[in-house]
Amino acid sequence: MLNVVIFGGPGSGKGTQSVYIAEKYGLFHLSTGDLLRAELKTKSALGQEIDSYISKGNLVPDKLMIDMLAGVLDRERPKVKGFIFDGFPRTLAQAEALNDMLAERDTNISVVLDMDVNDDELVKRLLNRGLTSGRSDDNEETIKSRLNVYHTQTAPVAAFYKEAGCLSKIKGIGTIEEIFGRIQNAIDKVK
Ligand code: B4P
Repeated sequence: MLNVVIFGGPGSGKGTQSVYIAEKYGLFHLSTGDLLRAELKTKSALGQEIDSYISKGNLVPDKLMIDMLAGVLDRERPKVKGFIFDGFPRTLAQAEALNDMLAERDTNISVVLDMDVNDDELVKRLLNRGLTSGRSDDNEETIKSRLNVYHTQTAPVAAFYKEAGCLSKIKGIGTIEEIFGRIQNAIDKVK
C-alpha cells in the first residue's frame, strides 16, 4: 500500500493538495477535518461536542479521533491502493496510534509531506476562505488559536517522523500546480 501523510499548519494546503494526490495515485482521501465537519452537520450530541472544540480552534480528544479513523480505515482498505491521511496525526499520541494501526494491518507510512508555509500566509489564506466557507473556525480569533495549537501540539510530530526517516519537506508557497509538482517528486521517490 502507498500511505501518505500530509502535514502542516492550518491552511497550508493539506485539503487542497490531497484531492490531487488521491486522484493521481488511487488513494482514499481520509480528512479528519471533513469527518468531523460531517458529524457536526448531523447535529448529534457527538456533533455538538465536536463543535465545542473546533469553534475554539482546539483539537478534539485523541481517543475520539483515533476511533473514528480506525473505522474508516477498515471500511475502505479493501477498495484502494492506499490512503492520504489529511490532518491526521496532529499530536504525538495520534502519530503513535497511526503507526500501531498500520502495523496491525501489515502496512506502514510511505512518506510524510511537511507543508512549509509561513504564518502570515496561513492567516491570509484562512481569512480569505472565511469570506465564503461559513466555517466557525475561519475567523481571526480562532485562526490565532489554531496557529498556537499547531506550533505547540502538532509541529513536534514532524520531529517524530524525521527521526523515523520518512519526512519530506515541501515548499508550500506557489501555485497549486507548482506545489503538486513538488509533491509528486517526493511521492515518486518512495513508490
Ligand atoms: P482541517 O479540516 O484539517 O483544516 P485546515 O487545517 O483548516 O486546512 P488545510 O490545510 O486542509 O487547508 P486548505 O487546503 O483547505 O482542520 C479543521 C479543524 O478540525 C482543526 O482545527 C481541529 O479542531 C479539527 N481536527 C482535524 N483533524 C484533527 C485531528 N487529527 N485531531 C484533533 N482535531 C482535529 O487550504 C486553506 C485555504 O488556502 C483554502 O481557501 C485554499 O483555497 C487556499 N490555498 C490552498 N493552497 C493554496 C496556494 N498554493 N496558494 C494560495 N492559496 C491556497
